[in-house]
Amino acid sequence: MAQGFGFTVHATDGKARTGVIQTTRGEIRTPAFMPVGTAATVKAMMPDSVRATGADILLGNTYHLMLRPTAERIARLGGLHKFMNWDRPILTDSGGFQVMSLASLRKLTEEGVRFSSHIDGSKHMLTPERSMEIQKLLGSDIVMCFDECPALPATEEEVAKSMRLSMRWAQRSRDAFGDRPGHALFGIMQGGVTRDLREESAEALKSIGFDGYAVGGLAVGEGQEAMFSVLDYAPGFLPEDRPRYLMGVGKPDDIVGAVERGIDMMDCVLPSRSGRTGQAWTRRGQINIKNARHQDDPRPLDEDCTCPACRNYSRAYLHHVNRAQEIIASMLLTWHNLHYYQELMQGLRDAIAGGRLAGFVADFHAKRAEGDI
Ligand code: PRF
Ligand code: ZN
Repeated sequence: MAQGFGFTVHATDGKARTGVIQTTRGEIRTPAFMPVGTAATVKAMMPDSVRATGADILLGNTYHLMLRPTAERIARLGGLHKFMNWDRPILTDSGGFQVMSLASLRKLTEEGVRFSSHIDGSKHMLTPERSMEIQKLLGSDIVMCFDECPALPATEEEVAKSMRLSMRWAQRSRDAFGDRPGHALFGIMQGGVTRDLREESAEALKSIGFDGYAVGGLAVGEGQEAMFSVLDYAPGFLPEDRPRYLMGVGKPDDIVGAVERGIDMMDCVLPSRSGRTGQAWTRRGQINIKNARHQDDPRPLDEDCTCPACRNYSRAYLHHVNRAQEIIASMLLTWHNLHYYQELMQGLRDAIAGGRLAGFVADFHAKRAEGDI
């Protein structure tokens, strides 16, 4: 384990765990949800507000920041924490996944991936070594290995070939990262929906040795049922005493199912992105504030929610500012959604600590089924 980095499990309930990740920039309570701050901002939120929702850690992106404003510029300005005014932990994704979903003219080789920027068409190359260098320049607390995530459906042969490439890149990432006290490096398991490939990937990562382990390659079009069937066994292939991070997940019911299966960390753009398009997540399900049925409604989004949007504003107001495309519409709905996600995480942590996760999960599903929103 890297110096200054630790993980303590305080309680378990079935396969679920609750505990704390210790970093030099503070503790991360697990299971943890990480809001996404792609371009050195959680869109529509001030950092203090993100913290007020209960977030202990943010996710940043190598791909976006290397293109704009560049990692070298952020390093000259004192690193990503200072640049964006967030002094708590930051985890950075390594870039490969975003290259595959956003960049054009991609060329994948053993060396790495060459691509054109989605911003200005400029040409760039990402390799395991360059990704480690960029994440170091950013000053990331938790660095992710450079990997490749194949889009599903893919043939088993394609998934196997891609996973083995990612494992060679994981070794190169480990070698390039070296030993950096206070900074952790996480490996990323691939292998699609094939049990043997997941096991092979986990064995490869464990023999290299990482501070934490991610489950990559899920939530890429396989559906919740297939994702859960992989999560029924994949976390069990990873060391019990290290954090397990499910990348890019998910909707509230995905999160609950992942935590039940032994996942400790997650990230997703959903609460922030959908806040900007008028979608609110509540205990009773989803609300589209654009809908005309809200235009005269004096009630808050969620009667039980203590966020500023619910304490101070009616659905009618939120509907109005959304229709009028006012900036405060994005601010309030993003705040509400992040608050709801963090409250869900706190509920999960408390339920695991109290040995009553099954009851919590049953109640979670029952409230959503009641609907009436
Ligand atoms: N690898 C990396 N980042 C990711 C993923 C992955 O497989 C996913 C898959 N859901 C999201 N983000 N490096
Ligand atoms: Zn609210």
